[in-house]
Amino acid sequence: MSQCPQCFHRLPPMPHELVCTGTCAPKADEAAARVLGFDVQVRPLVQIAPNSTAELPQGTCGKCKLHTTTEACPYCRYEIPALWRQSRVTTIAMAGARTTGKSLLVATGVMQLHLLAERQWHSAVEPLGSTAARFRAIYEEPLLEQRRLMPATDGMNSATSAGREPLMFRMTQRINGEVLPRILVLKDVAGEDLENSAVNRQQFSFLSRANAVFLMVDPLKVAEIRAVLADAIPSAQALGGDPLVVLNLVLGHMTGHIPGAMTDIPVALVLSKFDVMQRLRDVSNPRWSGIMSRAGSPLVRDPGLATPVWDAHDGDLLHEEVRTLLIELGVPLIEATLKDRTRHHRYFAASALGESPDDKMINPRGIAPFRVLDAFKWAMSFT
Ligand SMILES: Nc1nc2c(ncn2[C@@H]2O[C@H](COP(=O)(O)OP(=O)(O)OP(=O)(O)O)[C@@H](O)[C@H]2O)c(=O)[nH]1
Ligand SMILES: [Mg+2]
Ligand SMILES: [Zn+2]
Ligand SMILES: [Zn+2]
Repeated sequence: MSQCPQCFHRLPPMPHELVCTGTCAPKADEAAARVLGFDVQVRPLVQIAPNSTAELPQGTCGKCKLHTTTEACPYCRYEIPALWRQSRVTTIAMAGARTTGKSLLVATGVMQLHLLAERQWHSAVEPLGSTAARFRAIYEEPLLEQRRLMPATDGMNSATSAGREPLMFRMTQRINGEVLPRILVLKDVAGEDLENSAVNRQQFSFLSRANAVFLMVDPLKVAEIRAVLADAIPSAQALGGDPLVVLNLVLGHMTGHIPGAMTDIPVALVLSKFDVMQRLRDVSNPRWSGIMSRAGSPLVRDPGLATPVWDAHDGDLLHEEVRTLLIELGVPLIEATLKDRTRHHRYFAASALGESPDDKMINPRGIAPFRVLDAFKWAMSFT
């Protein structure tokens, strides 16, 4: 059953209402604002003609008299893109403290998804609605044209926050003659909001309805790693809040803030900026250089573009390596908390950039993503 890309509520079996896509101006909608926790503008709702089907509902706007086939979400009134109900929809929410690399994982994950679809599925990835324009302006232009890092994502209280609207991508997965239309929905969230226990909880209630939540952890938060690598990586990198505090706040949003409640939503815990960890190979400290030097380790290869779907065997090896690494890094409470509060979690490692950036500019050798597709392929494997 498909979910709304905006509030992540499940859509009813039949569309309830349509929305005008003609000349009527949008107006503030209080019911939708209550669901989303921020002001929303909606065009007039349109009744469904009796001869409509779930696949092709039709109606005529009472005001501008123009025909529409666009379904409105019954909860938040978001305009559901065409062919939504015929596709397998996967909704993913990004989470993690400030500067853990969420937005860069979104940016490079989507770029790699284009390559995966082309090489493995013989398909193109099509951004839906206003996604193309927003993805270009927020992610692609800074990274690819200006070759600089993007600014911190604005909190949900800002009307221009990237978290207020989903990124939606349509593609066709073709494997061994089986054809599966898919849509991937991503919500990038500001770490600022996830470090703050006093946020408007309604704005983050979608986290309790996502198909998967990606929780990013920054290895640079570990003081010992920063100390060992002091000469190898640019200093003065900004650091976000405590990963365990953020994990607990995110689990709160995922479970309706019921103390200690467990969630069925799969959580991908992603150790980000993995290029930083890979630099440990070169340090003279045997404790740290040993961890990263094992030949054949899943921590030194990336099969992301070589396999059409998530590879459980490779995923298991990676899970164990990253689990051990997190314990070595002195963050074992993350494991305990995930065990207590989630039924389904898995560890990943990823580097969006492949190399440390210099000040605010991308390394002149360019972007070389490492294992950024894994968590996306995993999330799509159970929808
Ligand atoms: N070395 C390295 N640094 C990275 C990588 N990804 C992110 N960074 C650094 O982390 C900074 C923040 O990355 P973002 O993706 O903007 O972080 P975010 O989690 O979206 O942050 P907020 O929007 O504030 O929540 C970047 O400007 C880089 O300096 C990576 O793969 N490798
Ligand atoms: Mg961001
Ligand atoms: Zn909705
Ligand atoms: Zn109208």
